[in-house]
Amino acid sequence: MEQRGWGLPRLLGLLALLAVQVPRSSASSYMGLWPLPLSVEMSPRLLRLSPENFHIGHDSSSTAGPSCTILQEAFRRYYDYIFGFYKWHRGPDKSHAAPELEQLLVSVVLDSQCNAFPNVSSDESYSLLVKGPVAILKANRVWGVLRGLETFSQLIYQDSYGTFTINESNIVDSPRFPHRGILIDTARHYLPVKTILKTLDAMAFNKFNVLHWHIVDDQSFPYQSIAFPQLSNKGSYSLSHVYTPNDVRIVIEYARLRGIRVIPEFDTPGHAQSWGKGQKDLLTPCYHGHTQSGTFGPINPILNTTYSFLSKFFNEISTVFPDHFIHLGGDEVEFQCWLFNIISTVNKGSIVWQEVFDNNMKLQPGVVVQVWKYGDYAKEQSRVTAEGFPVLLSAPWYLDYISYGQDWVKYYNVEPLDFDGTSKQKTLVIGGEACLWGEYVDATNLTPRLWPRASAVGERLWSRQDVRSSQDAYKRLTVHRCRMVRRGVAAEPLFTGYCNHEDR
Ligand code: CP6
Repeated sequence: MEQRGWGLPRLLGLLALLAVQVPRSSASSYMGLWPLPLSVEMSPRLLRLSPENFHIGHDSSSTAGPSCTILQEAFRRYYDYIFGFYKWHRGPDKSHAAPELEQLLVSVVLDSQCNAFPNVSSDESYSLLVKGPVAILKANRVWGVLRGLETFSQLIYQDSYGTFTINESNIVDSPRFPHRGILIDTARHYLPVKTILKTLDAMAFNKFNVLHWHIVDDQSFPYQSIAFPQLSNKGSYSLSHVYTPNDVRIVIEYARLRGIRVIPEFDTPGHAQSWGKGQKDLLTPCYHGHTQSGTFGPINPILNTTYSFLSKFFNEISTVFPDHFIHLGGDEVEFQCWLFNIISTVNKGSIVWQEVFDNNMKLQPGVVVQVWKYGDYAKEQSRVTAEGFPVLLSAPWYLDYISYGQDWVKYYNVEPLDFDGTSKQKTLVIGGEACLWGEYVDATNLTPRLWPRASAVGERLWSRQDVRSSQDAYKRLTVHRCRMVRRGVAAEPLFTGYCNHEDR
């Protein structure tokens, strides 16, 4: 990240931080920063903000301006998160003693990418200098601005008089891993579009940047295909349990405005029972002796029609979903007769579940292997990266699996690079995903099951490797969870206690 103007002061600040042992962790515990930024310098000097005066806008040096929808909408959103959910009561005059913070000015340094979609190499770094009367948020791209606005909003709290307050601070931040995902499953249970949008909101609060949309599976096919409408006409739970092309566009744009990629998974050749209802002869018929039993196996590899169907279908998917990656599934199936080269015709990258690698399928270089089997996942990471393939880690992060107590600590303690391998192998770990499989999850319980347990994964994938104290994490996450609740996300409690905003 280019930060020429600030390099020296920041360096001096960092030295001061190391030298005097400013209680960074206790200051940040207090603030509830989540995930913890790369570097936080916090001064005891306080500034107050007033909802009537405070303004978020573009710095004159910025390459982006009012025509940038991503930023305009983000400014409005974050103003509301900061002030909108609190009671505005003016404190006594005493609280007016603190100098005021009047503005947050946002400066995008390089070409803003305002109209682009985020991708795996999008620059999410930013720096934030909070000093009266004007705070500066600087980033190379709009993606960094989005992350910086979230951090800025997390710095503001109401003091005991109700005054909006922020400490003078200097924050420099960028993610540890570029792929930080949440898997949702809309096939075992249909999830209404508004539930998906709410999940995207919560993802942004936790700096997640990938929605892995496991959209269809054995049980139902809710994706409404343009070329093959019978797939959802016959394969969805009902004609109202469907994602229309417009629904899909809404999800993708809502995600883009939050710097979140949408990667669809169309799991083949197994997990495809629902496909067979609307596409004749696609599945392999099972036999009892010489007669068909009426049940079906995976997608039938011996018919030419299978390949022409899949190629046309994935061609559609590659235009409907703008992300460079499509998830092809490939889990839990017999492999011997399958070749995974369908995707090479549509000019996209692909992600596959680990079995595709385990079964020695010929993979194109760059195919991402998602490790999901819990037993010895570190060994699997070693094997996959030794062959030069990028890896996504999910095995320790199955959030649909619940148990009594604080299981978030277990997710938090995972170290994604804790496997045998060279440093070159380690660079192949592009991130991970918290998975919420849908067998026992629908719109009624999705949110409290995901949050704040997924937040633990969010910090593991964003923050420095040495941010590991679960005691410090507990304090910050408690505050962060109350903030999510205040913002309308029904995140479950970590343990006993209360939230400040809960007035009776
Ligand atoms: N659905 C699909 C699932 C799972 C997978 N694929 C799954 C199986 C076992 C566990 C977790 C998830 N429910 N389509 C495997 C990736 Cl423990």
